[in-house]
Amino acid sequence: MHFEFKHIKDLMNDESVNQRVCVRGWIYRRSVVGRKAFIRVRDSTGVIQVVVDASRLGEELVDTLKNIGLEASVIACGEVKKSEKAPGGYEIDAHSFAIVGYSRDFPIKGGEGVDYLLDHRHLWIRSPKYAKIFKVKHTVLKAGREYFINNGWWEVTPPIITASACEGGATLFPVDYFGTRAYLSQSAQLYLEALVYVLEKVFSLTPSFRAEKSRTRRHLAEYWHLEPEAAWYHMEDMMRVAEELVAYIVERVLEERKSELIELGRNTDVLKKATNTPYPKMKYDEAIEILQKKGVNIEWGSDLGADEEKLLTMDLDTPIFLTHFPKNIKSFYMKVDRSRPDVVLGFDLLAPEGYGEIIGGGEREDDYNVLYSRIIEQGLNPDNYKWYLDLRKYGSVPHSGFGLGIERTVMWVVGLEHIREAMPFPRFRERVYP
Ligand code: NSS
Repeated sequence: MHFEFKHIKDLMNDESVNQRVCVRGWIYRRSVVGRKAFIRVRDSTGVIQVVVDASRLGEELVDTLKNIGLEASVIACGEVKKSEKAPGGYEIDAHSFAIVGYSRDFPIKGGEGVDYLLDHRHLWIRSPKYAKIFKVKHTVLKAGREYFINNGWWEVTPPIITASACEGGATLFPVDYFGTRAYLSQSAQLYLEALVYVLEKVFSLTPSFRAEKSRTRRHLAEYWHLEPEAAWYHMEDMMRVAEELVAYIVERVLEERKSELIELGRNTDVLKKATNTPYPKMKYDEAIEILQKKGVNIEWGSDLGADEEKLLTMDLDTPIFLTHFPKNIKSFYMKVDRSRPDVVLGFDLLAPEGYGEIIGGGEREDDYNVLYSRIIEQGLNPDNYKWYLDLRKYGSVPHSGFGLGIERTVMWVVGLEHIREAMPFPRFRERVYP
């Protein structure tokens, strides 16, 4: 008799009924009632119930299955049947059932606290919700790359080990580099700026590192960063790229991962609104006024945190740009607005529904003298930025770029409570194991 190996998702339909199939996977749930074992098997695509009847496969097997550990690996072959009682509506009536790898006393039984679960992250990720989240992340990564490649951008490979800060010294991770001090990259930006003189429109997708001191719902110590940079682009040109990119990512996810989103409880009708561009734009000044009207104790010149961004975006269903920030709260490289020198030509893109910042970017200061004094103003050592200043000495051009946080984006697209859920092995303060 011929049984064909199938993925579980492909069996959950009427056409599969009476087909002879094998599935392989891990035991997700099990129960034994009388002489029948009901084993729910999980693979990368879903969960199906397998019925093992002692009258066909023997008492001994059903006895073994009574005490079989969760997450034991198995291969089950049999006929697909429609079943009202089975979760998902279909089950496999087993003709054979083999245990491949035993699992004794699987440490996650349900009801454990987050820290315990994070200690067992290598096992916790087997929970079916993670297969769905990681598939959405796959599509976000793929769509991000695809957008740039389809629109004539060159993918480049900036270094991860660097000598100086892009985003301020407070969040640098030091590395012992052959006896001298180096750091893990916070952003590829400064190197991408050098590369626009070679390829004009470049992007990179790399890990970025931030030694964030506090444990928040949206900060990781290691995250994936998608960063474009282009010569001749002004701030407005780059904002158009940002909204097109985000709309494209959302469109691809809705097209390719709709069932995962729905199973994860995401309202896809709301998400669909983010495929309409342009996104609204608001100056920092106006954001401060709105916050003050909402009763927030905030002055012009203060940075916006997660709480403020939440207030600004809670009632929105489309992303929104914030622009023209005070220069003292932004990095040294941001171009000073010549018509209003207390602000810079920077922008953030905030995701709606309270999620907040997923993109930070802007136009870069391209004048040697202004950049030099900004470096001094921010208390940085110009010697560390000599090569970066050189870019303004030899054929400087207007240029702009931004960075999109992949996990922040996944968090919003999926509707996650916490950014760590978007990472298989999240890194944040006090956690580097497993
Ligand atoms: O600090 S950013 O706002 N901007 C930069 O790093 C620029 N140098 C990027 C550029 O112009 N090429 O970070 C960019 C994005 C930000 O909007 C978040 O989505 C994400 O990177 N980000 C983070 N995600 C997770 N965890 C942490 N700690 C984090 N920090 C930034």
